[in-house]
Amino acid sequence: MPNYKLLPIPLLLLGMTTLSYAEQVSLPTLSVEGVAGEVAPYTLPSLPASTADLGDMVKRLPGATVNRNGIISSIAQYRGLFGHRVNVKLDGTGMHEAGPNSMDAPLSYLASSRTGNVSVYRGIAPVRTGIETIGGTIEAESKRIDFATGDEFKLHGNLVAGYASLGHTRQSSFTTALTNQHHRIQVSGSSDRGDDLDFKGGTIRPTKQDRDSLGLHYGYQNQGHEHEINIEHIDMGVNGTAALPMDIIFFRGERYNMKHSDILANGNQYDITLRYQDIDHRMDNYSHRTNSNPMMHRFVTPDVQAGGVSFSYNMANWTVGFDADQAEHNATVFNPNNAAFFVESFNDVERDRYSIFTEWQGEISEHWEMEAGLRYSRIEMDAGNVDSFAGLPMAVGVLRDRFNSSDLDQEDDLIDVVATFTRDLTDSVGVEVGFARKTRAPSYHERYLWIPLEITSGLADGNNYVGDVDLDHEVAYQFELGLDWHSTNLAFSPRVFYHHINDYIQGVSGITDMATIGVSTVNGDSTPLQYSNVDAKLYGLDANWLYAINSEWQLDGTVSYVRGKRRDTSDDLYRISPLTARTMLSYVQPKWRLAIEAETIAKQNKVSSENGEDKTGGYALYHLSGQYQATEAITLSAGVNNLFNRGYTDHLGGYNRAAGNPDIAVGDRLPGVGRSAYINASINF
Ligand SMILES: [Cu+2]
Repeated sequence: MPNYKLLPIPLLLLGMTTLSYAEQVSLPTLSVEGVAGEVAPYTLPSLPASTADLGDMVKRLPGATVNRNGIISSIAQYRGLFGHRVNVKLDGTGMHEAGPNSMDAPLSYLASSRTGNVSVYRGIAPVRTGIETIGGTIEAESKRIDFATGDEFKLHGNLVAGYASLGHTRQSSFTTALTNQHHRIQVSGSSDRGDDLDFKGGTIRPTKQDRDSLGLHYGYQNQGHEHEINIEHIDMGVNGTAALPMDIIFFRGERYNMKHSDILANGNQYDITLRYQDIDHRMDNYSHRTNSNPMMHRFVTPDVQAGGVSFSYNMANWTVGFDADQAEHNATVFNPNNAAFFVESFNDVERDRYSIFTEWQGEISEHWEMEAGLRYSRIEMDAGNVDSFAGLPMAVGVLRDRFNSSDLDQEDDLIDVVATFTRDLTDSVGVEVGFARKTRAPSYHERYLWIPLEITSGLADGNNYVGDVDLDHEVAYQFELGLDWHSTNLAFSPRVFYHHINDYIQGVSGITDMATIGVSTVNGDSTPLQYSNVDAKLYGLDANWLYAINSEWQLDGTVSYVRGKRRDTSDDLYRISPLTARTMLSYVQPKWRLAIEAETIAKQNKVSSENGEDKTGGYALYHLSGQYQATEAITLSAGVNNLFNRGYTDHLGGYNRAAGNPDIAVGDRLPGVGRSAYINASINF
């Protein structure tokens, strides 16, 4: 059979342009021989980045997009499910957000310039990829310099510097390491800065960006043993989040992990990972946006401490393992002009997960292969008693006392089951069928938000929400059917899917409690929503494809479509990505390439009336990009995004919440960004 894999075209092109510089091109999981199916996870190497936001890379994966609440606050969406439903891993480990509005969604922790690749487990994520994977698993890996050969230490590295005209965005990174065959000592870092971004009719404020990261990594390997210690420091400064009621003042802290893996004499292998993170955050509603009422100035100081352990053991067709993590969250609201004011929105909230799993992978008949998995998880949640400033309206005290006397200690038992079957129909066509039951326990916001506030894990619909301690967990029944068709110059991998979700958690109107309504009205929304269990379904299709017209001209693209509906009412689900297609035409030469890409987005008129969501129109954007391999070590890239400076509205971009902008009224949809010319240099040594 032809050993032709569905390479995402940028990789194919990089592969072609840099064949003689093979060490510069990371080809991690893409070459599997003798399989017609697509490699899992589907991996895209990083492109020379025109923006600092990793979300822009995730958007290139079939079926994936991002809900953008700020300049680096991108929340992954996969097939219409987003937020805590999607399991996002960085360098192999999951993480916990410090911000109760997901300002620091996982994708915000890795700069584009330091990113090695992004990947998605297309369709149903295997149970081994995480505890709550109802909406799939997306991964990103930072650049990494591998062990060398021989005993002598060698110094290698990669430097990136880039500039984009939109917001005078500057990005830079370094990844450098001393390595020999046993040791690798790596230091890496990144810096992103940018001013407010323009759109066709003015400026979006605030859209400043400011983020630094520093990583220290040590690895040791010897005959199958491997140890690794990684420390990542993150320092986000002021970053605008115009779609949210406050802006980021900072996120600061560290993530640590230790990995150990061993191949035993009998060929079995085990991996163990320990991780810990400690992140502090501050946000406010007056430093970087207009707020003319000093008594309504507020700042919030959330934090998270979380730790976890994962273990897996592989033998022949079987994998068994366990995962456990514990996270503790706090968030208190203050008024800078009244030292006595405080509201503990979350106090000592704990969310602990204990989970075991097993997977089996292998041939079940002459033609069929199966991957089956079973995972049991126990989610234990609890919250400390909350307190608030005595001078607040009496109704606040009523809500507080009611919350403190309710049964805050809650448990959920989750069972996930996955079975995926694949077979080759011909040498070039493979088929995949998958079935799953996937689950998610309520988030701590959905369960413990006792005072009506806009603390929503970044839903950004403008509504105040209240939680419900007694929420049930979500259960999804998922079906997937896919084809992988590869010939020598054509690849096409379409997938159709259906999710039937019971107890889907979403905000529901109709609260009658007078204390809740009274407090919410003072907080700016007389019709708050309550997190509730409803029923939902999502279905759709996504595909990626690649066509080599000849050795110089190539076409590639993705198409993603999803429809999300309530089953208990006739409403549609909120913030569902419109039909999206990307089509890129490239001209490739050994040392350079040029490409033009069309990003076409349909209108979205299937919107949630429960969330008060506005429809958006369709549009097409054109992007021009080029790369030039100047020397063996230096790659130069340049391009223009939104070539025709088209004005448009990203359906997933939210509504303006920042007052004082003459160009965009509060409550209007945030416009999409304008034209940006960029240049980028990458040096390997
Ligand atoms: Cu925040």
